[in-house]
Amino acid sequence: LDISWYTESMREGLPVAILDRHRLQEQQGDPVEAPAFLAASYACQRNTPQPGHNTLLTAALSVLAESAELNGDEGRGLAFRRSEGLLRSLDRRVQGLAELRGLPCLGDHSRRVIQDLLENGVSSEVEETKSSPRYKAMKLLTGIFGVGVKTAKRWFTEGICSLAQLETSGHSLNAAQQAGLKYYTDLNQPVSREEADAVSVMVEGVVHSVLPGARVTLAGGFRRGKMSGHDVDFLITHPDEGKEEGLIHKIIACLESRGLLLYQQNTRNTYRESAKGAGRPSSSMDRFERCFSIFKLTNDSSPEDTRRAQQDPERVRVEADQTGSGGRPWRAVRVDLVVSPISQFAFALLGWTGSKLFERETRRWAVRERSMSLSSHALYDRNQERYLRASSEEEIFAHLGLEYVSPTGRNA
Ligand code: DCT
Ligand code: MG
Repeated sequence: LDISWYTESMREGLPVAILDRHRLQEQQGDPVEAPAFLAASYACQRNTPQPGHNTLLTAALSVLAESAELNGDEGRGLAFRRSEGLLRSLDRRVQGLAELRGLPCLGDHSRRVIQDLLENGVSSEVEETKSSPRYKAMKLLTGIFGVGVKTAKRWFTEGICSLAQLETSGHSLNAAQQAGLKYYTDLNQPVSREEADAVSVMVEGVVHSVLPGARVTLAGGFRRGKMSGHDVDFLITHPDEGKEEGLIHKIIACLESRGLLLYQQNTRNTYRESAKGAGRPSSSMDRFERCFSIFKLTNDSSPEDTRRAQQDPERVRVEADQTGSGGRPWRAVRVDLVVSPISQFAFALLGWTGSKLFERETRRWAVRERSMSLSSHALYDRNQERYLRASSEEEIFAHLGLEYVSPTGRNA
């Protein structure tokens, strides 16, 4: 097993089992049998393209991860997500279970499921999960914008399994949930790349009209090269620090005046750098000026049409008001707008590009391997007791001692 070509950071993350076996065999003068695959332990050390070469396996593990998450069992969910991420990173199709010997992230449970899939083409556990009333109801209820696992669980316990039952249950829904129910079908239809591009043109037009010189960057799954997503994520900044303050309100006012918003909920920036270092990483996502919204996207809005409409907002407003059901000329799309000061932009971009697992693994690597804490705002070195600045994602990877992974390789 020649691991000399493995970069420093990847060798560091190689599972101990592989390295030990390698050293032992070398000492004993044994011929070393080459493993079918090599993979580093942390997802942030690997290149993970979309969709990968093992979609039968990754789709199945994703169902089990989702089912665990919907049960509120985060640990189990994470274990399946790690297995899924590892398999997506492999550079060819897995033929048999033996090829996976020594690889990290694959627990006994995942291996049993993989074996089932490789031998029978299906996994009975995955099929049972998919058809279980609980999984189906929880998926349906959490598919309502504004409904999390806890709320869905409570409703399910009360016997609510369908949207009709929810509507007649007498539960009072908050504004987000009401919008979620109203636009349920639209919001559960994946957003295409073309629709994301059309939304980009809308957002850029509005942002530039309220703050010339501001920069709009498409983040989330679309930046990772995905062809569809559940929403469209944007990161907005301005090269002059401070100019971005309060920007979210101006953007919202402009979108509303053009009749482009069906729903919005915004939060202000509450991030303050503390002398003790970056805040709890998992809570860092929601401290920027941010707007969770639902856009009204006209049906035939190709990016080109949208660009033309930008120059004639009145036309869009009139068209958007024709809300005839069924053949209505628009559809609802979830859009997240996040505003970052330029000094935090690289961290925000890394955080908002995802995937969720990739982010989680980068933070885990930072703490465990480098004694640093990473958030979407900053990177803090606990040994040096100081913040490490960065103006690009490349610099952040370098601070962390990680080889740079491009956005399209972050689909763990
Ligand atoms: N994110 C994160 N942790 C969270 C939520 C989000 O790190 N709890 C980051 C990772 C991805 C990015 O924010 C955008 O989030 P989503 O839109 O939920 O993810 P996505 O990868 O864009 O997925 P989709 O294509 O379905 O929108
Ligand atoms: Mg997204």
